Amino acid sequence: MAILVMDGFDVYNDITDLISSPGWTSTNGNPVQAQGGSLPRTGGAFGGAAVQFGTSSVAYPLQRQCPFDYDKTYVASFYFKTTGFPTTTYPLCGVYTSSGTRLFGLFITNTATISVSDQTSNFSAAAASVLTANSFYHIEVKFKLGTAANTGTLEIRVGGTVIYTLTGLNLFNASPASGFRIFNPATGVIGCWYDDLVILDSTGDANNDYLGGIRIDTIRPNADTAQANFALTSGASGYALINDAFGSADTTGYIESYTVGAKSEFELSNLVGGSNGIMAVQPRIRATKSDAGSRTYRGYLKSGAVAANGPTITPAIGWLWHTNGIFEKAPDTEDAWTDNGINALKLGLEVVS
Ligand SMILES: [Ca+2]
Ligand SMILES: [Ca+2]
Ligand SMILES: [Ca+2]
Repeated sequence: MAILVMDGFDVYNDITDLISSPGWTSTNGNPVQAQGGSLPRTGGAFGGAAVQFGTSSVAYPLQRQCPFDYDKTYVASFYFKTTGFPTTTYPLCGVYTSSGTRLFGLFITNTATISVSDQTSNFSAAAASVLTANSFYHIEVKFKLGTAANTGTLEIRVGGTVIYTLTGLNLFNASPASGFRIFNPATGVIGCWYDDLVILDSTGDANNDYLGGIRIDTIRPNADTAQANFALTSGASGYALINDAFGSADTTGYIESYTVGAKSEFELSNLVGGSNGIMAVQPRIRATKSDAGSRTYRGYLKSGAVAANGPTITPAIGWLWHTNGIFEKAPDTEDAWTDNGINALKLGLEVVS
């Protein structure tokens, strides 16, 4: 496993839905308090949905939980667009501990560049104006926190160009490093957008270093298969009950099962226009528990006759989007995904317990 987190933000209904989803939080733990954020269905880096912060002052940034080991190297990357620049330097993103201490942060300056802070020092911009308003930029942050003070390293790329290489940084802390935050750029800015967040570590034989610009596309169920154990709330087509338009949860038309071992598999829509390489596939399943008692399920991907299971999930009461595993290799070939492999892929659901 090298890719730890990937999120194109297509699936969520709104910021509350995002923050309620396992893996995301607002920094005060209260979804309602993440003021000023929205999830427009269009306007993302490649036209889909994205996180947008507006003009409201947002006191609570969004945090993607991701435990970071102090002795490992990571790359966090995302697309970012701002419609202007703040009157004073303001946070863009950063890595935080479980107690809310910022280990490092990137900041947007009033001169359209990026500055950096570790726990003790500020590093002013190495390169003049690397950002222009109203254009998406791919920002990559490669970091190793280090297991002692002043041993951390950080390299930052914008659009593939290195703008910072910093060593001897004070990124070590006694508390666990727990997550990656994105911020609203505050007053003086009309709005900003974040899309296609990817976090990876340096392990594994692929996806273990800079990937460059990444586009996270969503494909949807478009046909049933003969494997269809889940019950349908209506009609004869399971896929038609679960390919709802993105937005609020459809609480009346869905598939369900209470039978351990029950499985349903669905064909998925093909890639539109093909790809230049596929780094990973991540099933996303919106599920709820509808009765008392314990229940778990998992998603799986099926290539040919070979299935690869995602983690076992314990759904909560309430329709939430789960992340059902990240698959970097096709289950049948154990090689990198191909377009043909994606187009023939099936998504499965299984009641585990
Ligand atoms: Ca998107
Ligand atoms: Ca539905
Ligand atoms: Ca297909």
